Order: sequence, then C-alpha cells, then structure tokens
Amino acid sequence: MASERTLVLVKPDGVRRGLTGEVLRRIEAKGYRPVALELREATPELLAEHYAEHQGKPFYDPLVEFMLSGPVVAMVLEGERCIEGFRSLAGATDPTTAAPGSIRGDLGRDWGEKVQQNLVHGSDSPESAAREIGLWFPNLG
Ligand code: D4T
Repeated sequence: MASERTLVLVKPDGVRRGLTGEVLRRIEAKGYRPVALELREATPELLAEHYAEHQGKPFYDPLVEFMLSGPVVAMVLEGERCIEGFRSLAGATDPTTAAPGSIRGDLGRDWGEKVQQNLVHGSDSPESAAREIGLWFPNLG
C-alpha cells in the first residue's frame, strides 16, 4: 500500500478548547506526518465547497455557522493508509457514542447544540482527500 495524504481539520471547538496540541500528539504518536499545517479562518465559500454533499440537509446551516465561529487548524497528513487511519483515530461522528480511545470518544460530548461539535474532520476517501486538499491547500504540490 503506497503512502497517501489526507486533509484533517481541528474544528473551532477543538481550537477554542486548546486541544490542537492533543490532537497533533495523537496524530504524531500514531506515526502520521504533517506536511502542511495552518491556523486559519474558513470562509462561507470554502465551506460550501467542502460540505457540498451536505447542502440542503437540516444540519447544514448550523454546521456552517459553527465552522465560522472561530479559527480552525487545517493540515495535510501523510502516511500509509492515513485516510482510514485518521478516521479511526477520530472515532464516530457523534461524540457521545464515539468509542473511548478515539479523539471524539475521549474529548468530545454533546453540548446540546443544533450540530455535532465533534472536534475534528478527516477526509473519508482518496477522492475526498484529493478534492479537500485542493480546496484548503491549493498551492501544495
Ligand atoms: P466530518 O466530515 O466533519 O469529518 O464528519 P464525519 O465525516 O464524521 O461526518 P459527516 O461528514 O457525515 O458530517 C459532517 C459534519 O456535520 C455534522 N453533522 C453530521 C451533524 O451535526 N448532524 C448530523 O446528523 C450529521 C450526519 C457533524 C459533522
């Protein structure tokens, strides 16, 4: 299996709670290597493309509002099977039921908001990874 790349976001809740270092610690302890990393503000245009598959769903507007509520840390990771591997590190979408040991399972919970504040995003397939890396890091070779 060749080395691959994935896009990871520490979402605004993770940055706000000071968990960027803890997320990075887990990524590096697992053995994935960041090849690009930036603290930045998302924009409505970028999020519309990033979350194109969710447009029209009931949680779409609160999701975009949440993702604009503060800076995110965007990064590209490299490693063997890191797309699947980071999804495993992150745990299930719902932080209340995400398995203990995962980022969401250990650090996330339900806050009674309209949208899951689940700390991190990771690309879910090679096609998504290529698309999302192109959106967030258009200059990455
Ligand atoms: P991301 O994309 O953020 O890594 O999360 P997942 O891959 O685990 O989940 P997703 O794409 O299905 O959802 C994107 C984003 O929307 C929020 N969400 C999702 C929500 O608030 N309610 C829902 O019912 C779903 C499906 C959480 C993550």
